[in-house]
Amino acid sequence: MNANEYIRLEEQYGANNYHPLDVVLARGDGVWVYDIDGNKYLDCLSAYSAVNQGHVHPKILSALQEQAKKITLTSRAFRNDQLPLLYKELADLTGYDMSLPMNSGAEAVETALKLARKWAYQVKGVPRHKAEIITCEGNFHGRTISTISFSSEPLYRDDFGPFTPGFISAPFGNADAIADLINSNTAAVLLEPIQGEAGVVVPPKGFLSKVSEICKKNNVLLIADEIQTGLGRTGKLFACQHEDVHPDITILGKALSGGFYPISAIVADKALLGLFTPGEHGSTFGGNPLAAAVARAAIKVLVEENMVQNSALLGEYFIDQLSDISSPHIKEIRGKGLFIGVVLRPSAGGARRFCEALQQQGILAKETHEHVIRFAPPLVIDKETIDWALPRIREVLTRP
Ligand code: IF1
Repeated sequence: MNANEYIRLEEQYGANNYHPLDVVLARGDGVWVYDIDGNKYLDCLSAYSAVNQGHVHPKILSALQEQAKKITLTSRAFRNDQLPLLYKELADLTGYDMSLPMNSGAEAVETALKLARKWAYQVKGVPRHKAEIITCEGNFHGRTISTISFSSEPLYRDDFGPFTPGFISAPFGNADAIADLINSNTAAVLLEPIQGEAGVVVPPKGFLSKVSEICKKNNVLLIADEIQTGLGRTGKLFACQHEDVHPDITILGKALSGGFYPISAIVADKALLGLFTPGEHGSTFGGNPLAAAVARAAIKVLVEENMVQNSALLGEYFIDQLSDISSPHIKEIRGKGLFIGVVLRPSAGGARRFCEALQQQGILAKETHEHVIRFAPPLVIDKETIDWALPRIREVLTRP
C-alpha cells in the first residue's frame, strides 16, 4: 500500500479526532523515524515526550521481549515479581516513599485527584463532598470528563458537559491569585510546572517555590503533573526541581515506558499514599508485570545513559542557536532543557505551515495551539544532529 491508501483508510474508518501531518511512519530508531517509503525524519515531538529515551531503545525492547515470554498480566488480585521492584526503583529515583501505577496519564491525574479529596476528608477535616481543587488556566491534564471539567480550552470541553464540580481556576504564573482562592475546603493545587499544551509556557521565576510555600502554610497539597515535563524533558529529572520544589504528589506518565506501553503512576509519601485502602481504587492493567518490567528498563536507561544531563546541555545549546535565528516571524523562543517552543507572531500565518515545511526538510515537529512550534526531540539527541537540523529550521523560519 502507498501512503495515500493508508491515509484514505484512516480517514474512512477512524474517528476524526486528529489532524495528523500526512506522513505514514513505519519504523523508528533513536531520534530518527522512517516513513513507509523509507524517508528519514528527525523526530522533534517524541510522541509528546513519551519517547524521551529514543525510539525502540534496545534495552527497553529487550526487557519487553523477555517479560512478554514469561507473564504479561496477573491482575492485582495476585502479586507479581516485577511490580515490587518497580516500586522500590521509583522510590529510589524520585525520593518519594510510595507509588501507585496506572496506565494513561489522565488516569494517573484522576488518581491524584481522588487521593487529594480523600486526604481532605480523612486528614484535613473538610466536610464530605466539599473539597475544592485549584487548577490553572491553560492547563492540560487529559481527556476524561473530570480533567476536561477544569480545562479552559473550549474545543476540549464545550460539547462534553455536564462537568465534575469542585474545581476552581487561577491564572497560571500568579501565586498571589492562587493564595486568594484558598479557603478551608481547599484540598490541593494542581499544576503543570511548565504548561505543555498551552505552548511550552514557562512560569515566572519563583512561581513554583512560592506556590509550594503557600500550600504548606495553608495545609493544602501541591500536585505536580510532570507527565510531560518529568523524566528529564526539561533538563532536570522533574521540572519542579528547577526551583527545589518537592510536591506532595508527582504524576508521571509518557516516558515512564519510553514509549513502549501506556504506563503512568503517582508518587507520594506514605502519610498520603498510604491513605488508600483495598477496594477504593484500581485498574485491570495498572501495575501489570509487563508494564513494570518496561518501566524499570525505561528508568534504568534514562539514568545510566545520562539523558537528563544531556537534555540540560543540549537543550541550552538548541535554545541558544534557535535564538540566533533572525526572522520576522519569530516572537519568542522559550523553554527549558529539550522542551522548546518557538512562538510565532500572528502575522506568520500560523505554525502549521512551518511544520509542513519542516516535514519536507526531514524534521517532524508539531504546532501547539495556533502559533507555537514545539521542538522536543528524544533526550538521546547529540550536538551533530542538532547542527544538522538548525540550518533546515533556519531556512524554513526565514521564508516569507
Ligand atoms: C492528546 C497536548 C501534549 C499531558 C499532561 C496529562 C496528559 C497529558 C501534562 C494526559 C497528555 C497529550 C495527549 C495527546 C496530546 C498531548 C499534548 F497537545 F494535547 F497537550 F503532550 F502537549 N498531563 N498530553 O501533556 O495523558 O492520558 O494522554 O496519557 O490528547 O491528543 P494521557
